[in-house]
Amino acid sequence: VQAVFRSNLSHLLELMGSGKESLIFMKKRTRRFTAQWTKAAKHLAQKLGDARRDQKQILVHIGFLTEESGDVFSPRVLKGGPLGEMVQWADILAALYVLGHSLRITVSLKELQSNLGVPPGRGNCPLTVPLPFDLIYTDYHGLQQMKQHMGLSFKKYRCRIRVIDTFGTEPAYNHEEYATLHGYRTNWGYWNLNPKQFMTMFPHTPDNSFMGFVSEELNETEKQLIKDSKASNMAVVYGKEASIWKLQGKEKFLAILNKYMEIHGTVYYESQRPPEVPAFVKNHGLLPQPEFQQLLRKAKLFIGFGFPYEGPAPLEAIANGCIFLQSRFSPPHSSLNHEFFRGKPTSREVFSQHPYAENFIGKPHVWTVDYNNSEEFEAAIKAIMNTQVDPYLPYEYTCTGMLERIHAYIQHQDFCVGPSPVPSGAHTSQSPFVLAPNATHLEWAQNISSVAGAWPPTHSLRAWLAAPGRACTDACLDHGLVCEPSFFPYLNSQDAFLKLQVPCDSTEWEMHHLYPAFAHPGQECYLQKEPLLFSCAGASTKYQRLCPCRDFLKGQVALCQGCL
Ligand code: U2F
Repeated sequence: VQAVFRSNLSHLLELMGSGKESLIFMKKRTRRFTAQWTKAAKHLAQKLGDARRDQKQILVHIGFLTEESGDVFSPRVLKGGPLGEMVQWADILAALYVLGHSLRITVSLKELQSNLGVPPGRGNCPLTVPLPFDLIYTDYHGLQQMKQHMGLSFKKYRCRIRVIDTFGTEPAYNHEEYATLHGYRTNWGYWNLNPKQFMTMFPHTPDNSFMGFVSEELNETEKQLIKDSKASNMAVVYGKEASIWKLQGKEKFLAILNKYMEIHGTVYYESQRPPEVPAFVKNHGLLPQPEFQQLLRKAKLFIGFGFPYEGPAPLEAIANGCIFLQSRFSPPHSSLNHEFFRGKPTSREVFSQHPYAENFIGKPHVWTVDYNNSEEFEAAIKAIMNTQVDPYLPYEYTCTGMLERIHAYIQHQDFCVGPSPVPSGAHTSQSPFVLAPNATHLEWAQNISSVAGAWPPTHSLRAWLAAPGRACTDACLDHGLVCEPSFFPYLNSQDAFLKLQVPCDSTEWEMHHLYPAFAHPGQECYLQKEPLLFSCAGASTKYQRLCPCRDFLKGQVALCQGCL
């Protein structure tokens, strides 16, 4: 069956069910974005022409909303608990639906079991039951439930699962044996999935797929209207929970901010004003999402105190013409030194409250400063008050951008076929590489037809030998490119080292998340023995890593040029 774009979302709203606060929040959001989704569907339909798209049977099992996993969020929806995840799930459902796929949505274990065709209590059934879905979107909680209740089918069909994973899972933490041996411990388990099956809220690491969410798009008239009605002295503080106001040292920078601006908050409270919030702050309490957007439209500044990390609100603020001011973290926060990240399956270092805002958007929309340095902080406030900005939303966070990305994933990502075969050219003397003059840069110049069907297409591969201590994520960015883990197999050969003129004294195959790499003392070249461990993330001063990079579309880092 061909997938046909949909523009009427009322059937989706029915599919989403009712009752829970979280579902009510999500449905309101979906309703509000209907016009934007419809427009996006038209755009993408035009762009794709009459390219054939198969309709997929998709199960969406939102594990964290099930009572069996404690449904930790529903009771907190009205209290300022993380709405970020609900924003994302609402948008994923809308995107899949608008793309024309057939959807089932489950938010309880019972519904999950009946949809999987597994009778209750038959979780350990030795037989594999045919799975009626091409794709399953779930989260870590849902993954655990499926493992418990699918019996042997879980192993057989896990390649069809996609895990929505806010902060990401690095390959070293995903591989059970390796993680256990080398102390990559996590609270979330080791699943031996293809790391691209984990889908993140921001493009944290190219080892995972970037899923994202959407934010409101404004037309030119609305943009102008917002610019004209901005109060240049109005600031809104990021965060809905009172605890963020307990941050140490905030008195100093709050006093400075208060000298120049009227400070507004959206901190949840029950009957009286939260004692953590100083009297000079105008607190609105937790607002319904549309009212929060209205507040952002009037404000000049959206200011972060260091928490929450990497949520949707700063993008909404910037989309509504605010400047986002946030603190730099020095040293950076990570699972090694900060409670919030502890036990999460990543060692990524977070250099500010919202690294995406800092690195992908930046000035004039985003200012990242040292809050302990009063002069720097005060200078930023003054400069911001005098800076004019247009509302801005990165393309990848528009409905069209998200639709395009999910479409590409559904068409091209297939983790059930095993790693793509390495073209024979990589091992022969037929020279699949072209050497750049400085001999540190390899260009893939082989006819793409030799790896037909590879995605992203191999012609976008550019290989670099990273400096010692440099991760492939950074090495690629240094060249205006992004690391592409699915290209690692093409570099994992003696021939690749040869072409890079790396003087290998010897070559060994080992299991290591930094390989392929060149080790200096000993001039040894190491190749990767375990394809699941190919990793863009990670560095050691001992190694110069061999890095597969690719180009990307402006504003859509998940896709290369010619990737659609
Ligand atoms: C993040 O979760 P949060 O829910 O704290 O993320 P935010 O960026 O604060 O915003 C989520 C939504 O809440 C909305 C706002 C955002 O779309 O429009 N909102 C609202 O409806 N009313 C208000 O008064 C204020 C905001 C992140 F997403 C999670 O992954 C993290 O776990 C969490 C903790 O760091 O932060």
